[in-house]
Amino acid sequence: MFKKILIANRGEIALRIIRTCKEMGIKTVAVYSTADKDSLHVRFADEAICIGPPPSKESYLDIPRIISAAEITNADAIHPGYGFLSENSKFSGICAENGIKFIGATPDQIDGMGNKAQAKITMEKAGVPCVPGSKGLITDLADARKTAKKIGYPVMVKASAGGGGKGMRMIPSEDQLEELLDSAKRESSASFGNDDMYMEKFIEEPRHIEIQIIGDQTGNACHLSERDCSVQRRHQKLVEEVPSPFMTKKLRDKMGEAAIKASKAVKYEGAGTVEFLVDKHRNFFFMEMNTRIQVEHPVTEMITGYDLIQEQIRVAAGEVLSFKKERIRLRGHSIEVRINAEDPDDFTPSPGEIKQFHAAGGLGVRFDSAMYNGYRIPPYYDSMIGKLIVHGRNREECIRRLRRAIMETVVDGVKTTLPLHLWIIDQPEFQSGDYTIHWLEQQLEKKTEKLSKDD
Ligand code: MV4
Repeated sequence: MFKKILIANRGEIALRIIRTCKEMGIKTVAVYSTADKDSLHVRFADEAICIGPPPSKESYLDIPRIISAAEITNADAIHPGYGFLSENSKFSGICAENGIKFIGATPDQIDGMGNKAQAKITMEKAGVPCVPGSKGLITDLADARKTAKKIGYPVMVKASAGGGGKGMRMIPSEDQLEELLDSAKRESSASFGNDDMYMEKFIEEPRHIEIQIIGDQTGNACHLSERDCSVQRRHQKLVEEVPSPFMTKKLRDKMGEAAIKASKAVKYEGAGTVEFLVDKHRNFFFMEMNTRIQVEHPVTEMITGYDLIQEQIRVAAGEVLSFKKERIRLRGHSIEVRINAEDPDDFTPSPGEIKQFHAAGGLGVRFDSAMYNGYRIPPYYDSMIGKLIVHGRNREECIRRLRRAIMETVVDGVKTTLPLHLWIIDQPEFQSGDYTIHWLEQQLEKKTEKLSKDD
């Protein structure tokens, strides 16, 4: 087992990883930018190294500085958390070259999944259901026309280098094909320096349901059920839950099996997530595979009882999975809401000093955060300052508990998304579980219309 792990991240996830390391008897090294010198991850790690000024490029994304920090402190592994360098194939490779275990995917796996057109071909070959569309890349406008006609409008063009919705366009009919394809290509070039495109049938009103998987070096792989992440705005998830209100035992078995096929196809070791679109007939289609621990992993921990960070570390150290597929029991229901330091009306960032902070507690309540009274949220990074995760015996109890826990949480001095979460969970469509990936944005539009009418 590793003796010392460097955590190449900040905020709640850095703290989350430190907590598990402590329980495992592994020493920890925090790295931090000067903006984070008073952070809890710095306070709670055994050692802490300043790696540069506030901008991420000169600190949390600076590979040489992080490798140096690992060498100076004699760390034998690096946990990258999510975001930053967690899916950077160059970093994964450099860690390996320097004899430091990267707790995450290999460079080949990261590149293989990062190229979305390539990933889709890999998954199709492995027998994972994919959205009907072009075979690989679109070669030119004539090819795009022909493919779209064959699969039928509306279609979607997607940047092969993309993800998170960048360089993606829905094309309702042939007369808009050329214009929308061009704008998708321009956006992709600007964002990724590459304008390779592929095409798919547009799936109407789907849900975003992802499967958590974990594999070890001996080839064992199993899934840990789903997370429904359909409640999102501009590709930012706000609420995640398990079980999905749309799930059936049969669908879970089928999606779980497909996710295991996906992970075995790339010999995946460690924790990963296979994202699917699920249509109203419960057809499901591969979207993307994430080769990292995700923000929403705690809901899976709450219903399975497993510590996913511990499993990641164990598997990276060459140990076999601590559980067998047959032994996994799913208990009750869990929901997570992301607390962002943002204006809940227009989602503009709201950094600054937290004058008063009180975390919700009690039975079935978990608060993952690096906040404290007097903490100053720096303006340089992501606006997520905490996650409120609740567990209940069933969905109704879970929602009631979540409502209580939101009311109990105090974050004064900055604006947060907490009032929005209260509003979301009180909506009839949320309460009945009847929502798709477009639901929240539609509701927010209606809310703004109503407000301007009232003026
Ligand atoms: C789609 C789709 C509909 N049909 N593909 C958005 C991000 C990228 N990962 C894939 N995305 C989508 N792909 C087909 N063929 C709709 C989306 C989509 C979406 C997916 C998941 C969660 C939120 C979303 C919001 C808008 C569009």
